Amino acid sequence: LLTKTIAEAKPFPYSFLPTSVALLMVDWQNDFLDPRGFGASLGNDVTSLRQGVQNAKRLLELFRSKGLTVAHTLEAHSKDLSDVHPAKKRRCPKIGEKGELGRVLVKGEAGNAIIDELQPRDSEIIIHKPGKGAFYATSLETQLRAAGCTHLIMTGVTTEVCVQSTAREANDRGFEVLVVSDATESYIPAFKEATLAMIVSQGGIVGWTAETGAVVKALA
Ligand code: TIU
Repeated sequence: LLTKTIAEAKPFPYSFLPTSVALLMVDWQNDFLDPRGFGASLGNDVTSLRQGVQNAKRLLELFRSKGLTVAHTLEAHSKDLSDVHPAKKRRCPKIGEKGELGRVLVKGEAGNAIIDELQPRDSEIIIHKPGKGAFYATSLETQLRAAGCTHLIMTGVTTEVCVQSTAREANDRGFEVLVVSDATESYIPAFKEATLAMIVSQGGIVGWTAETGAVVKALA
């Protein structure tokens, strides 16, 4: 397979080999998108998060149709909560408590599952993570390297929390990171825009951004 280039990417064109890229789907979970989940319990209006779902689905289907690497992450704690730092629990006391969709942010509960539209396949990389960044205390880096990935195209929620933390962790590990601007969403629109602007500022200090259509065009 030949090099592909997303010509419209900011701050300049983004080139990758299809064999060395992964689509990273960050935390598309009921806990963040469902009005009965964790995000809503923090006082957020969750409706804005649905705007990116169709674009994320389009990319997921495209990567699958081409046989490219796909990885999904979930913010998910063990049933005994042994992987919740006391500092996290102090500021998010609902973690582990019984909510309308089961125990909040606990692996295996209905609220913790990925939304129906973006369900992972068994053959894809699936990472349960205790932090906001997907590289902290997980095997994500090992699994991506084993799959030969050097480039990450990211979708997910929320832009300024788990997507941004993960993008920065990936960048520091030497991955070439592109965040798909209309396949990531935040509860706070101004924070989404600020995050995307920060990533590409200073010559791409953290990475690139591009719209779904530009990614699709490059891969088609
Ligand atoms: N609260 C919020 O915006 N996000 C999170 O707590 N986790 C993720 O972003 N996945």
